[in-house]
Amino acid sequence: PSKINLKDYKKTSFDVETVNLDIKLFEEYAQVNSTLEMLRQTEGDLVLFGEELELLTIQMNGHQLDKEDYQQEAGTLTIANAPDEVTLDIQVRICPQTNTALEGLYMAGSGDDTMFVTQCEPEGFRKITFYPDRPDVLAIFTTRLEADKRYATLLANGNLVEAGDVVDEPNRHYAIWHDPTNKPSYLFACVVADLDVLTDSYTTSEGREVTLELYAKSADIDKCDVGMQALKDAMEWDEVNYGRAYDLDRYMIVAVSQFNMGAMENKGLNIFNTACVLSSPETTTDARSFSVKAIIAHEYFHNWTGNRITCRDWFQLCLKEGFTVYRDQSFSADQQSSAVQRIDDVATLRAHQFSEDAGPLAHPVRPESFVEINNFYTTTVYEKGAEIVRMIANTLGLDDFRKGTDEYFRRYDGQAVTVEDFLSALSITDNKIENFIDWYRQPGTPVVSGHQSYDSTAQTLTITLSQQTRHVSGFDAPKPLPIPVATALFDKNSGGIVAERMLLLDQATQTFVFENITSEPVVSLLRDFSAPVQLNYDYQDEDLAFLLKYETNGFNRWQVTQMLVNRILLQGQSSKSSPDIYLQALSQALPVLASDDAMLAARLLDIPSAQELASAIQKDYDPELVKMQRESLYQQVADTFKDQWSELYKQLPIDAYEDSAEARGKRALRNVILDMALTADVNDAAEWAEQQYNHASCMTERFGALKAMVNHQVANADNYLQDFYQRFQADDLVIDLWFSVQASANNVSVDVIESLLMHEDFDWNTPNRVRSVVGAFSAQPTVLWTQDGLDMYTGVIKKLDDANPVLASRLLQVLARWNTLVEPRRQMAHDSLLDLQKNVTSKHVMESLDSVLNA
Ligand code: HT7
Ligand code: ZN
Repeated sequence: PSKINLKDYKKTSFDVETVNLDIKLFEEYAQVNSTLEMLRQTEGDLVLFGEELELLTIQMNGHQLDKEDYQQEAGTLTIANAPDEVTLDIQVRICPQTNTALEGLYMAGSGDDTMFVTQCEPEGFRKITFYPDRPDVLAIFTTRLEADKRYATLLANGNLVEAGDVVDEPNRHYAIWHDPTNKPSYLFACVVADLDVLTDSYTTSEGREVTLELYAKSADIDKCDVGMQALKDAMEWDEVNYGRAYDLDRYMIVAVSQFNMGAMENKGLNIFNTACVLSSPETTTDARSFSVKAIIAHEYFHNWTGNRITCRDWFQLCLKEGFTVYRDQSFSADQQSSAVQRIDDVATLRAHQFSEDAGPLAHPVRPESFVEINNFYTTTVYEKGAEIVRMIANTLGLDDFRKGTDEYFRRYDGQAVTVEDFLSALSITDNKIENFIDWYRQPGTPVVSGHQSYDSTAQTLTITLSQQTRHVSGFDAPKPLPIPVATALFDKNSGGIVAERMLLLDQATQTFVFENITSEPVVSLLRDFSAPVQLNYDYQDEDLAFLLKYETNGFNRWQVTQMLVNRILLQGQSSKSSPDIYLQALSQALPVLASDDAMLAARLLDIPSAQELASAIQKDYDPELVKMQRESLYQQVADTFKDQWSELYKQLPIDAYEDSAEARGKRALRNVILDMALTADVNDAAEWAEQQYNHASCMTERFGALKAMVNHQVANADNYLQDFYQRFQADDLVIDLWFSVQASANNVSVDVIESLLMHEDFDWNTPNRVRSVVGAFSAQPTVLWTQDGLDMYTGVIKKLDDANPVLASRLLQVLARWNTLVEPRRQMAHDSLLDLQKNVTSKHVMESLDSVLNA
């Protein structure tokens, strides 16, 4: 398969003005008739994309085209010498019933419980009909859907124009939808199903009364209230914070159980993975419920950042995703402690994006070439993309950032644009912002190193910072980037802040001088994680312990504990820090925090994940050793506070369920303490777990107890696993939890995974279920990187390669860091990957595998 390059971008020869789609669904296939009104905009052939379509007929301006009138090859249909104004009538047949890739139009569910849904981003529309399926072709869509009446719900983008019975076919009905907004084909959607609906309304700041509809299976309709409330909160938030109001009279969300990713922002008709929209206290953990709200907000925010202003080409994916993730993170930070939000976002970035940037899949936030764009829905594009927008927002300050975004919406509404356009709008108050373009072009995580020197005579503190980014092969030598380093100086005696500044490091090495500093301070750098970099400052452990005590902002305190932990755990470092200072600092911080901000206290007890620790290791990574070191430090923490767990646990009794930040914090901390108590072998801790399970007021408590019992292999764990299964057998999302708790158990083995894959409830066609077992297992490096683990894991990839290549390729990307492993694991992994290469055919998996093997 060939590479597509950003530098080769060319406009299409023809634009589409209007599209009329007529989709008729039958038992075994679907018939799709389309009429495209097209106008020439530049010289050249008329090119349509089409995959897995059976072409029945094609007419141009009323004349039937014969095979010699067009050329069909490798996913394209080309008409040479077309006139400047063209009406194309195309009839194709497709088979949604056998579409396991979940792209285009597919049937979800099984037996009597089926529905038809679409997923068109990035290139699924070409599996529905022939079309210039690119994001820079914007058109007005009218869609007629026709199906058997047992599919009572017929939905498409826009407004419902007409609905009724099909003449002479008493069992069939139809609906016609018209979307008045110009949109690219990737935002097309339709749903043909039998669903219940939760209805509400929202009046926009412009006075538009919007009908809000959330569609789900009847058994799930009582789990839609959280999502509906989140939608209304997001609509209001976007008006207040960005001046953006919704623009149609109807906003629909549909919950689908078989879905490749989280959710999709189709214009006016979002389609959601059930896991990302359904929520109830009895069945959904707090963490999941919180992410439901964030994802609802994310997809809603796309209406402006993605839909009204879209991407010129798929290289610009970060234009919509980076900005929208930044917007959803800001929304979530307003719904809970902003420190905890930042902690969670940074922890995700460090565990996943830093590791991507450090390995063979490293790519710029705006890639320059790809074979399969589905492989670039990555944490680099999304999360690092969001960090760039955050750096710009912080550099500009709230007011100027808002002026910049207002300008962006004013200038580019209704257009398909580039990252350069985005930066140019944001630069209206400060043209230095355009320098951030290098962040989009350069892969690799910059390392910022630094030290300080204090001159007591001059009363100056000089901080020297330098930056270095690894040279990723295939890219230009790295340049210095503009790195905002939020800095505060703390007085060693009082613990108070004596100076605070945002330093802009934009050269290889720079010095920053602070005047009138009367004694040598402790410096706090990169506060609130002001840039996505690794920090290597010349700290003494005592400085970090000091900062843990005096830092004012919760995020910074957490960052300091993470630095201390990293120093203790980092492999290969000759003079490892002793855990004493860390444990002492924790013992000072914990009691206060537990009563003030329980969620933050829970996060302070975090030890970086094995993936995050592994991402810092370039050579001879030994999963057993890292696991052992993590566990031994965890054990030390648990033992140090052994006498306090009981008291702390009792201070957090099970209350009636409440969905407030405070209540969620208490539940999170209770689960952490329960696990600590079991680790420290506190008397009765197993009983607390059983009590918590039996008297749980919600899933966070019940699942927290179950997870702790399973991980610590308490005597009754199997009985509770069985009880959990029986209680929730009918609820797929809870059964996903049941699978995942076993697949991610401390003592999991390949045999356990294999028996889960054989379980009667396991389903290869439901990505949520596959992820609940295989995805959970992939976070277990000590078992994954064994011969049996690799055989099993690569076997899964082989199996999915043809059926669902998007999912297969994402699972494969977990193996990217094989080259850092210690022998013999490294060789074993290399052999497994070479063997896999002989057995896969999808361009998705082949492209990922090529990169992974070129490590
Ligand atoms: N824009 C969407 C990304 C996406 C996707 C979603 C569901 C299924 C397949 C998909 N391919 C790409 C989701 C988002 O980022 O908002
Ligand atoms: Zn998105």
